[in-house]
Amino acid sequence: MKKVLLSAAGYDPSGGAGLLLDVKVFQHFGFYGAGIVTAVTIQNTQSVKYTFCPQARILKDQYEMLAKDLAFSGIKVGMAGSRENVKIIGKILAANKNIPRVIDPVFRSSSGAWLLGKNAIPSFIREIRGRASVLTPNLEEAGLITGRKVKSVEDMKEAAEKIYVLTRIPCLIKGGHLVKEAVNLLYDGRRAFLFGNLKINKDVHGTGCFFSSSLLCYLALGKPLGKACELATELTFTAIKTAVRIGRGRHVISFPASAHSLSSKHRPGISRLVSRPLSG
Ligand code: PXL
Repeated sequence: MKKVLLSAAGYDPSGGAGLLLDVKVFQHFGFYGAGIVTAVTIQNTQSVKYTFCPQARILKDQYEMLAKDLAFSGIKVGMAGSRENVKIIGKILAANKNIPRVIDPVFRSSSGAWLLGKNAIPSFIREIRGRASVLTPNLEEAGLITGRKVKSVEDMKEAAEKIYVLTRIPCLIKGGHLVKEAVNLLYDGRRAFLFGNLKINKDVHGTGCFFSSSLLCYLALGKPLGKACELATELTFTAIKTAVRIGRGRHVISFPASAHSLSSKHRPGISRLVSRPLSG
């Protein structure tokens, strides 16, 4: 039977992030993509107007209806939306111990709108503890979890170790917003690894969602965590390079964003991506 991946995330009507993007990524990898909605955002490619979060029962019922019918090969969690939803998400993750689970801790949109209230972050950490294969915060989210600003690769290493202690989940910090370089750092509980090094100056919506959903796909294909992080970093790099404008606002990721489908003019730099252990 075709393998099914599940996303629990917010709905972005532009399709540039959240549930719609996740499902597009799952399909791109040959999986069947299913989704349960945590919240509805009212936005276009220019800005987020507001968000609406249904009662947690709506999330629970969507999950239970699907779970009694489908077998999932992996789960991705994006925007949780509310403290009540966070509890349901904790239960969903706990009920699916034997499959890859990626949590993208979405707290705020790039335009500054809060997608999970700041005061819900401690319960978010409690509910997910030990319940996923990998957590993928960006620099700001890593700072919100640890209570310390994350601005450099050294800060990322320290933060990833701290997040691992807090959550008991391997942590990949997305460094796309570092000033000079765009490196992702993985701490797997023992060692830290760096992936990527080129920064593309292009304003693209949904890169965090894209990275974490492609990471889930690589894990669901059986890749070990380090390799999956390296491949997802490469694919995200390609996706940013080929992102398009569909409206008046930010670029969005368009498919196919596969490295194989690109002409050589879109590919400079991919071979220069590095994945190396961090010393110290
Ligand atoms: O990129 C973060 C994000 C995730 N999920 C949804 C969003 C956004 C940013 O706007 O709207 C639904």
